[in-house]
Amino acid sequence: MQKILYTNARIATMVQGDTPYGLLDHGALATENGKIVWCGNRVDLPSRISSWPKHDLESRLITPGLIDCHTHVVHGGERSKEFALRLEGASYEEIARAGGGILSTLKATRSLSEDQLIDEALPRVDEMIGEGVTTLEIKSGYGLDIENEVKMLRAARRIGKLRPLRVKTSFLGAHAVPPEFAGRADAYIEEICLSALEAAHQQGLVDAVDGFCEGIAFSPQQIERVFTLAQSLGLPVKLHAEQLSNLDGARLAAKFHALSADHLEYLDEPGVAAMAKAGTIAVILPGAFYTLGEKTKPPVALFRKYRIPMAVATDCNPGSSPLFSILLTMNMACTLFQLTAEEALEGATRHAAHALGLDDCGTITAGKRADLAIWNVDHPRELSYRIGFNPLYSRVLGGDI
Ligand code: DI6
Ligand code: FE
Repeated sequence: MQKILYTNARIATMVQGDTPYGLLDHGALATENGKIVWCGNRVDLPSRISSWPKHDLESRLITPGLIDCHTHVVHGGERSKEFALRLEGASYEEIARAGGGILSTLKATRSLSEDQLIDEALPRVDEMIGEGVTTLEIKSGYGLDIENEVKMLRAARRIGKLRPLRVKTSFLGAHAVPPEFAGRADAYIEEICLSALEAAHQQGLVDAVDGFCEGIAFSPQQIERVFTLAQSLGLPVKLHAEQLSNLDGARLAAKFHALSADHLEYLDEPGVAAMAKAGTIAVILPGAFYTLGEKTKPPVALFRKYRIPMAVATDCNPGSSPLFSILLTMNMACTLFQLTAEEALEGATRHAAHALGLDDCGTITAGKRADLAIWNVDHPRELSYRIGFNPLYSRVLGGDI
């Protein structure tokens, strides 16, 4: 396969070390067979590589391809009516309890075929790709019966074949109690959710298992049933935890050595400590915080104190975060939660990879996949700085430009 030598580049390797962003001002980067084979200062380029076909980047910036590690981008319909209701004062929880919220997207999602779901999702996904996203996590959770959960996951996986994009799927059967089980959450978990997980796993459609631990969704005990099955199937878990209240979800996630706990606005210090001990990554989702007019911020200072890596993601969904832009998300993480611009870029690269259990992407290092984003900017902090401006020049996936 193709050998390429990128020259005249600034490179934010995102490798942890003495230099912020792992930045190389006069860098070169070589890819072969879909992998990065060399990256360093131009002057150190080995002679065996220096004759390879060159791509002069004219001082542009290379970063790892961006990773959006928490999305619900596959779904039917839209919820602008709820947007209007919230502007009139209704809360997200009130709308959910009145049968709107996730359940309204459930109806729309069930009514679409797999092909139709894909058709609705592709324009959203294309926006993401256009901002340099090379790996995208997609959750189920709007089907909430066996057939429709499997349908969502299949649609998600097919998107990864229809587009130059790496897709990772999370089973989110424990997202809401469907109307046919209203008031019988335990029965839904036992009779549907566990079987749906087994069926989806049997078809090879599940990379991780997620849940929504919240008053309007499932209790820690109910989530534990799902996680126990996930564990026995050898699947890693992650959890929507402490988004609207503190049910000790992060501690449950840590008990199962979760890849990540996500949202975390209401997390307390014991929960943070448990996550640190388990190596669970904090995924912060400023889009939902912003959309819901939340006032309580995730405990970023505690994440730093306990050295918990923070990933940053869109949470792209039709209700609480109709947000498609990973760049805007990085800006929001800085402006709303006071992340540094470096932390925001780490959150959408290195830490996002780990939140998905991936070791082969997220930094620019020899041996990793050649998943790259090339930008018309001088400094990596610019990626978090502007609002509504996309400086992407080019994107590389598995070595292909
Ligand atoms: N938390 C979220 O932010 C999304 N799911 C969840 O558990 C919201 C889903 C929705 O409102 O449709
Ligand atoms: Fe979510």
